[in-house]
Amino acid sequence: MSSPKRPGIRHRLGLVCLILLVAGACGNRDAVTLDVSATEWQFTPGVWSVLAGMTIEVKFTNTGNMTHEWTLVGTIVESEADYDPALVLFTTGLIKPGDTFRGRFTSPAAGTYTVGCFIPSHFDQGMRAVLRVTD
Ligand SMILES: [Cu+2]
Repeated sequence: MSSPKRPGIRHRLGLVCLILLVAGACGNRDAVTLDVSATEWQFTPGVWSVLAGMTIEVKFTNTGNMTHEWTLVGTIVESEADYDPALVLFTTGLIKPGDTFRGRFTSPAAGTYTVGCFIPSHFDQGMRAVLRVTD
C-alpha cells in the first residue's frame, strides 16, 4: 500500500515562484529614467538609488536662471576643491536656462557617488546630490 513518489504540487509551485523572483529582479535592470531639475542652488530630487549595470537615462531640465550641469563623479566629493574632472563618469554638459537634456549612461559598480554642478561656486552653494548604486 505505497503511493508512487512524484514531485508534489507544493514543490512545483515553489520552483515557479523562484523563477519569477529571479526574472523580476533581472527585469528591473533594463533601464530607468532619472527625472531631474536644477535651479539656484539645488537639484531636485537630491538623491537617486539605482542598481549596478543598468541603463540610466537622465532627463535634466534647467528650471533656473543660470547655466547648470548634472555631472556624476566616480567618487565622493566634499567640496569644489576636491573635484577632479578626470573622475567624471557622465555629464550633461552645460545646459542653458529652460533647456532639457536627455542622455544615457550605464550605472557603475555598487557604491555612493557624488553628482554636482561644477561651474565655479555652484557646488559649494548647494548644487550637489548623491547617486546610490546597489547590486
Ligand atoms: Cu550650476
